[in-house]
Amino acid sequence: MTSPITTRREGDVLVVLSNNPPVNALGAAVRQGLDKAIDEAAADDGIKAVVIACEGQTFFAGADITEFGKMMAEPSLPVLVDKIEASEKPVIAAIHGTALGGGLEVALAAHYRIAVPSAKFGLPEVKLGILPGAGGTQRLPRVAGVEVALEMATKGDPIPATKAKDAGLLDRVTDGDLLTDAIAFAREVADARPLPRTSEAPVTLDPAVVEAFRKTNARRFRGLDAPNEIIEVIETTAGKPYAEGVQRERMGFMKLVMGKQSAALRHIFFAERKASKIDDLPEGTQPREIKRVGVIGAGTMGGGISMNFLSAGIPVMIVEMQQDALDRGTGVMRKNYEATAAKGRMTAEQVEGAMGLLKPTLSLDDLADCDLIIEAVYESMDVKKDIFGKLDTIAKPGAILASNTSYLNIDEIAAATNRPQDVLGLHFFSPANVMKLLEVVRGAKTAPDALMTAMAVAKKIKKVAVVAGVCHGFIGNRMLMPRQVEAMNLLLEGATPEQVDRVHVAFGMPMGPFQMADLAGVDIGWHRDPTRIESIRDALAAEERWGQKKGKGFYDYDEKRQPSNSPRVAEIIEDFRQKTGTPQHEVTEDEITERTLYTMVNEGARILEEGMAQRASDIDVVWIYGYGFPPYKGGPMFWADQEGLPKIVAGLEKHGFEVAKLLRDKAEKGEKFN
Ligand code: TC6
Repeated sequence: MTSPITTRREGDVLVVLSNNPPVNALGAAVRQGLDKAIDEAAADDGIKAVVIACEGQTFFAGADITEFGKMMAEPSLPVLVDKIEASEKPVIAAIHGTALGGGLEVALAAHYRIAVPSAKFGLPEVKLGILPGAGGTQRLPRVAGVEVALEMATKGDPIPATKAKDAGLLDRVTDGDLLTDAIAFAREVADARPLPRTSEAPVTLDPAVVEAFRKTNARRFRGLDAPNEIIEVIETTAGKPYAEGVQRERMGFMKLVMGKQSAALRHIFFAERKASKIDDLPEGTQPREIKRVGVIGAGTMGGGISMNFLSAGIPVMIVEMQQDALDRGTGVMRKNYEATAAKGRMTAEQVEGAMGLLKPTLSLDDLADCDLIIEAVYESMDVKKDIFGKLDTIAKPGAILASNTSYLNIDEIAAATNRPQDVLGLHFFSPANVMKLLEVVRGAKTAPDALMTAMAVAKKIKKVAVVAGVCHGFIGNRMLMPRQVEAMNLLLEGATPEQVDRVHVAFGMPMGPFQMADLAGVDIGWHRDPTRIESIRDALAAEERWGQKKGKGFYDYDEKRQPSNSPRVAEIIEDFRQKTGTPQHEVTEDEITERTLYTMVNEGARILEEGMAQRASDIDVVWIYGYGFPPYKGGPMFWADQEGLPKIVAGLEKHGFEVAKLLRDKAEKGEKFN
């Protein structure tokens, strides 16, 4: 097998090039090649310096994640980076693309670093539930200081070259040809001695800085093993010799990589990438070109959806029925952009650039030129059919017609047109300009290239897209339904809203079912007849307990929107318990978990059984990116695997639920979903 690492001489400089697509991950063959290259340089008297660079789209983007959890072939990355630093001849890392994780650790072990302005630098290991295990927790504080190291290693977000240079990570930034300039740099430093060895630099630690960092980020790191371990490693090893520090780092790495959280986060990393792949598309299917987008409805959803395209530089024609609604909608979009700019995440020019791509109109006819039209009006099948019927006569041939419905039948909507092959669902999540999930709903007649286009567009607007089949609520909302039903039943049988919510928050969800109802609006989907009271929810809605927006819902809220338990809600619940004659019992935390979380898994199994999701990991992606399921639990199906499917089946049976066949079969055969 040929090595991904090649070497060539440029006079007295040894150029070491990695070619390991797609991201130059530091797998075994790359490590072995680099190891040999360092030996080659050492053994050759004609070589005075070494340049390490990568071909393709990026510098090393990290260790090869697929190797985690397996026996690591020699040399390991920690050994390799130390060998690079120990080289008697200067090593220069020449960086383009992203130097991430192990890639940044290789760069930090080099004696000098040069990069192009577009390069990015980061330690994203924390997002995989691990810590930088090849000297990163030791070298980064030595190069950039404890504060920068804490920020980069615990949050995992990459920084641009300018910032990296300011922080001391880079010696040089070049606008010229990277390799040429790196070789020239190597010649300049060929005779410089002593060589700057990062591991030998001192670290100073101000305990107050660490304490403040812990405090500021306490909420963000709640329940997460990796960031807390990273802080501890950096804190306890600062001031100690490098050799001692890396030993502590190794211990932390081993603990985390063997842990459940890391397994879950690595699962999600690959699940997210797998989700974009559609298993049964005919070979050679090509996406259609999307140059112009139409959005029908300038409300919260329509506006949010439009912003995604504007931000990606795609012009949007937005349609409303009334001028004031149109003005209000576009006004909100501008305000949202301006708020982003005020936070320093956009420039004023970028705001104007995005808004300049927006064309408001009152006429559907103006959509004739659009390649993709997304309907985002309220949930009424009749209204949607009417709109799609009209679009059929207006839209150009080949335009994709999408509905943002969260529940309705896409096939029925498609049947209102003479081009069902061009119709599909694009279910955005609110706020649509922020939430990363996009459910792409594939109708019975949706053409393969239309589906592929939707996936390609999703990537362009930076969404994580998952394909769903046509069923009530698709993947996410369909699984939410049994949870809601059981949460309400639990109230009737003796639980309080606070008790149910507490179990969900302790599980790691951002909020429980009743907190979520209060945030979304208790009146959503309500029949609007205050005299018709058939459920606890009806009773709340009739008293205008519509949630946070009214200062009262399942909870009472103060001016700062802080919730407290509501005596009035307790009365309403008690009233319903008596009216329905529901037998009371003490509801335990286990029962809440079994009835509200196991039932979701059960519904997920049905979704798989019916082919409404392509794979279990797609369901996990939906819940993580659309509903705030804790990523460190890997999504509901992965979590169920970890709990053990026989336990889930037993829990469901205990409460008399019908167990999905797929779930039962897998449990009996000792199989898993993922
Ligand atoms: C680490 O370094 C620890 C060190 C200590 C050791 C002791 N390994 O994201 P894309 C695959 S931890 C294996 O679509 P982009 C990915 O699965 C690591 N495979 O591309 C996909 O495969 P597919 C720290 C990897 O251009 C393909 O590459 N590093 C790895 O949108 C393309 O990926 C990270 O966490 C990997 N490390 O974004 C960085 N990375 O085509 C993780 C990617 O078969 N990577 N693949 O589906 C990224 O953030 C992004 O991939 C990117 C490129 C920004 C590098």
